[in-house]
Amino acid sequence: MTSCIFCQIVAGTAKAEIVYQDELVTAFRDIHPAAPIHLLIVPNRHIESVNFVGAEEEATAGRLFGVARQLAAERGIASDGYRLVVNTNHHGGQTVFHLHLHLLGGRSLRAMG
Ligand code: DGP
Repeated sequence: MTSCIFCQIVAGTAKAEIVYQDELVTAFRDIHPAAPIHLLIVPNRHIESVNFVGAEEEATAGRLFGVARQLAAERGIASDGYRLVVNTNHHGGQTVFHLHLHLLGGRSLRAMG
C-alpha cells in the first residue's frame, strides 16, 4: 500500500533504521522510543491490524514473535526481560494501521502501565 508509512519503510522508499529484514518481516527502530530499546517488527505485506490476521498469516505472525525473541537475545535483554505490545484500533492506541509488534526493553517497564 503506497500511502502506508510502514509499507514504504519495508520497500526502502522511506527512511528508517532497519535492524532486521527477511522475506516475511522487517524490524526497525521506533521513531519515538519509549524505552532504551524500542523496535517495531512488522509484516512485509500490508495487514491493517490483528483484526485482519487470518489463518494464511500464521507463518508471518509466528515469525514476528521469533524475530522479537532473536532481537531481544542479540541485544542482551532476554534474561532481564522485555515487553511486546500490539495496539489494536482506537481504544488500543493504534496510530499506524499496519500491524506491528513493539519490542520494548533496556529498563524496568513495570511503572509504564
Ligand atoms: P502504535 O501506537 O502502536 O500504532 O505505534 C506506532 C509507532 O510507530 C509509534 O511508536 C511511532 C512509530 N512510528 C510512526 N511513524 C514512524 C516512522 O515514520 N518511522 C518510524 N521508525 N517509526 C514510526
